[in-house]
Amino acid sequence: MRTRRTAQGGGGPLGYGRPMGAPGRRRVGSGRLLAGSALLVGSLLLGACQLPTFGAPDAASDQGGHVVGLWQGFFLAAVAVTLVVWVPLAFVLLRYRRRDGDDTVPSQRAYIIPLEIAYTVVPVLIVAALFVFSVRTEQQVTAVSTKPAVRVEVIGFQWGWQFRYQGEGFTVDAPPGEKPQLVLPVGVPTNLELVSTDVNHSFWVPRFLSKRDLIPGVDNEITVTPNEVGSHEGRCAEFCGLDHWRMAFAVRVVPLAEYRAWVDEQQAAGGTASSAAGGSGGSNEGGGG
Ligand SMILES: [Cu+2]
Repeated sequence: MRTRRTAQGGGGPLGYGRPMGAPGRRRVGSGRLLAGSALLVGSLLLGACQLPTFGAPDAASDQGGHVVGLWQGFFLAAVAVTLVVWVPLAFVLLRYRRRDGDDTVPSQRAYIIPLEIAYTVVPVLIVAALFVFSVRTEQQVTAVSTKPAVRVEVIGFQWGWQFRYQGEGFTVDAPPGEKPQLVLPVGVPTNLELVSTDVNHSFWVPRFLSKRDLIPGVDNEITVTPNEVGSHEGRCAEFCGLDHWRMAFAVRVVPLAEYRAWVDEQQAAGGTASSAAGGSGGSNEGGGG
């Protein structure tokens, strides 16, 4: 018959554990655990100069870069919280586990006020800090440039896209079934005015790491500053009807000089351009901006 005994002092900060004077070899295992954790945290900090994106796509715009930065911060905060919870937990589980022939009952102390306060206040502070970083990123991503280098009216309709280059006098679209191509200069801000002529759509370029709805009657506008030359896929991200899947487009980011040459080409073509990704299509209706 097992008898109930009180703890014989000793153990750890919470008063759990075996009586004092028990073999100390277990401490080596715990020490290794802590050292391993410190090593992990250290290598994470050392690697901070070239952080991985933790599953997020590489951002192809400045605004997307802010989103990735926030994601990395949240990810590392989650890793830190995990370590703070799991390392002491593992330590206690290993260091103070019940051993054969040891019927010691751990301390039955129910609470420690300073500890209770600490682990209430610290999470609140963490959430508050993450909230501040989120708001700051939101402001960076949603800020609309007052001096954009390019302004394009993006018109979404069932089921396609049209890009009207404001002040340039031409419109880009594509024949049904082909992707129209939005051409943007790299390194400078472009304002996109998002307009829907029928139902809700959503302008989404995954590599820009943001999307914004096109809502009839609502003037939505975003600024995008591409920072990588190349072609990116674009999609409608709002289910807008049976042929929603057809609402694909392409974004081609080019150096500024090449962009100017392209604009001249479009203007020389007579104010209307049909620019499908991967090649030009036939003629289309469409007016200048
Ligand atoms: Cu749509």
